[in-house]
Amino acid sequence: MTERKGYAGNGLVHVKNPHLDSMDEDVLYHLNLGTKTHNLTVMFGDIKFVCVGGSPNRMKAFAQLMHKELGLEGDGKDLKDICAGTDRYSMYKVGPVLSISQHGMGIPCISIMLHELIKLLHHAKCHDVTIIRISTSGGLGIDPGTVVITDIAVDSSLKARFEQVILDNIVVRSPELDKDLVEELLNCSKEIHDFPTLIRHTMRTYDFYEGQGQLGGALCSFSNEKKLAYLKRAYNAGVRNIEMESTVFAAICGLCGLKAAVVCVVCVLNRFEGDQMKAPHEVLVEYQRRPQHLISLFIKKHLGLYNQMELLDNAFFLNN
Ligand code: R2B
Ligand code: URA
Repeated sequence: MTERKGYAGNGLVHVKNPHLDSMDEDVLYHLNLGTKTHNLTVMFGDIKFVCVGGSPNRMKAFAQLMHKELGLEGDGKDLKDICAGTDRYSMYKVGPVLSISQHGMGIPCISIMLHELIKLLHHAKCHDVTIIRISTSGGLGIDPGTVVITDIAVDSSLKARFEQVILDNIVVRSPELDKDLVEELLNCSKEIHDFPTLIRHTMRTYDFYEGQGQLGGALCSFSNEKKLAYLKRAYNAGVRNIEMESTVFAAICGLCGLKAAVVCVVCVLNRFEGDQMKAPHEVLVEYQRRPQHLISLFIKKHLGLYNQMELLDNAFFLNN
């Protein structure tokens, strides 16, 4: 069975669950929020951009960057973690921007968060929401520091699909991302001259070591030749980076009517040249800021807060 996405055309966030209407309260357990305990419309009704990323620290840093870039009052250092009542996820709201961590690595972590985040946006009556996942990734035939905007997310068999186990069935979902958004992000990247940005396929795996052809895990049953042959097949299929969440992110967001994109920086070396991450910490930190910087530019343009003079600031931001 294949599920297809369906935009209703009114810009609203769709939940496709007939049981929700009959619930007395919807408890968003992992976010420590609920429809009775919180006025979600007041708290979140103006959200237009959601940025999802791996680590709580990175998502706080993104929120602080947005605070500064949107010219909000104060230094943004004391931004409140809306999910502070739980140590599962961290969430920061800065004007119309929500920055949320996916808690851990891999499909289950991001999938739980997405279910609750999407219900939150639905209860809050948000509309025309754009959601972007930012992440690190391994590169295939491209240099570290390159930013990849995903056009198609594929699984480990190089197929554009996400297999969701529902009860004892496997349901195939389409991991489609928003084509216009992908192009728009690439156009934004052209105004930032300090790092290369490409649109290419992204491969999503179930784990970091055996699933990504890493020779350095606690278990490894394949040779270097087999690893390289697999990575070459992926490269020939158009894959340029590897991470662990893109297919489920694209599938769930697409089904719920959100405009979605995945923007990853290549952090490890080119995987054809090895597996180990050897770049100095400061270099990795700077790489991790690149997707944030691109998204911040995209958001500012949408809000009419960007002008050509800021090109100079961009260069300054990246060089400091
Ligand atoms: C990128 O980085 C993590 C693994 O190191 C994983 O969450 C991903 O997709
Ligand atoms: N994240 C991954 O999943 N793989 C890498 O190689 C780097 C980051």
